[in-house]
Amino acid sequence: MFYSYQFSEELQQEWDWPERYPAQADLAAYANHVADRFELWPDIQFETRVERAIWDDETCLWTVETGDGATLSARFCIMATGCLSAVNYPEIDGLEDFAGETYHTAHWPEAGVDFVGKRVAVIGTGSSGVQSIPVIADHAAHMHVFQRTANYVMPAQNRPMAPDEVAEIKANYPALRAKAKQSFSGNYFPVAGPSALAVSEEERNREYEARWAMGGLAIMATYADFQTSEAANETASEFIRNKIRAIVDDPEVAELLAPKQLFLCKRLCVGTDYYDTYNRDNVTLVDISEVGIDRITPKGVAVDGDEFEVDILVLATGFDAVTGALKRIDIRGTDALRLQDKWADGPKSYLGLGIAGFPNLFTVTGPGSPSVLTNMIPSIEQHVEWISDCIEHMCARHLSRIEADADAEAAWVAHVNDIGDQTLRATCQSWYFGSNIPGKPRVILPYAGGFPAYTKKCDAVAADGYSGFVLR
Ligand code: NA7
Repeated sequence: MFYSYQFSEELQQEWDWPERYPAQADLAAYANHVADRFELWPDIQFETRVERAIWDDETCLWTVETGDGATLSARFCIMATGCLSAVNYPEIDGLEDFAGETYHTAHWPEAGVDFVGKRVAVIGTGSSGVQSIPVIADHAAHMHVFQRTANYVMPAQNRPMAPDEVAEIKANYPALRAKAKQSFSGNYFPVAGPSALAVSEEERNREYEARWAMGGLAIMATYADFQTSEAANETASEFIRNKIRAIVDDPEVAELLAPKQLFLCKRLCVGTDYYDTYNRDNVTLVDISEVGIDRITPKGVAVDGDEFEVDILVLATGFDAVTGALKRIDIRGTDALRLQDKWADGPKSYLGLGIAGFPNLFTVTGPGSPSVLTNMIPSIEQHVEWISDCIEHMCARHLSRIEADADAEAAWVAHVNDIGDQTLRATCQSWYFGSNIPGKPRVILPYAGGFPAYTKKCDAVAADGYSGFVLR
């Protein structure tokens, strides 16, 4: 009920979510309902890929070129291209030679995939792998899971929404939303205390047990020093590892599933029956952390001299996060500056909203904004509101051009990197730092200073007549 829009109180009140973690069809129904209710369909052009966006300094217009060769011009260009939308097809030799069926979790066929009686390989154990592995295992004859890095998986404890719980949330929606905005991740999770080390082991474990029973991401917020104290973090890391050891029957498999990196270094996953799945006779975990995958053969997956023959290959290999979708468009600003070139050593953006050299271009949840470290929907809404206000401000004053100032941008990028380097997220390889894409510079992509600090800064910039931007 909180990973949803809040811009319309009527919408919040009238919509009913069937489950705590609704399935794809329910999410699609909600998106369709929003488009119906706010009459958005006439403003949306589907099945259209933007190939190029070119700025003209004389006319102060963007020209946007689409895949069908059409062009259109616009005063403002708002890139709402998504943080996790540019699919990562892994660079594994032989992938195109595989004779069976290949699916990427992010490009799933609408009609579904029939796994009944099939031998299946899944590559990748992030959120997408974690959530699809137990479901596929229910149908497959046999499944091999190829794991490069083990992740922490909290139980979703998914269940139908109870009517009294729904009524209580709806009666207090605005107040609960306001509370969430004051919390670090934009989610309202109760914080148990400032430090995991300030309480006894018994008390700590009681808290962790309660959050395991609660399910989902609430454990993230238990103690405020999970990102700053390795010892504090390790208490939660070990709690989850012990849960894995208790659930998984084979101790060797349990050790392979127990993550080595700190909890919350990579993105915390939420799943249903994930660890139990490894107790099934038709599921085999293959550890590729040291050796990787040699190649994909026409028959299956080759690892360290062994060939695992399969009928279906599922790539749960994630995304070129945060910058990927933007870099896949040829965006050119003043003096024909290409965004790909400007960002060759890592993204440079002022507040994740505007980019020096790219006037009148806004990015929704761009790099250097809290985005993927927060509840995405409120973060998207905050950007949409900020950008709308900014455009209104410009129209009211007959201004035609706004551009992030290069010095303000450099200072913000330095601040984003400072904060990123201080968190324990910097201690492992993750897509937050671009490490999952070969050759991508290791730079923190989201702003790790929290939602309240960030929104305060954005509000101050706007109140100050858009300080750090040059308006003409
Ligand atoms: P993730 O979280 O990036 O997970 C991708 C997984 O695929 C991860 O386990 C990777 O291992 C693995 N991977 C990626 N490339 C390879 C290669 N070449 N060989 C072996 N294994 C590989 O993507 P998801 O789609 O699961 O989740 C993304 C977000 O979507 C998620 O956080 C939710 O917000 C929704 P690695 O960890 O890099 O060693």
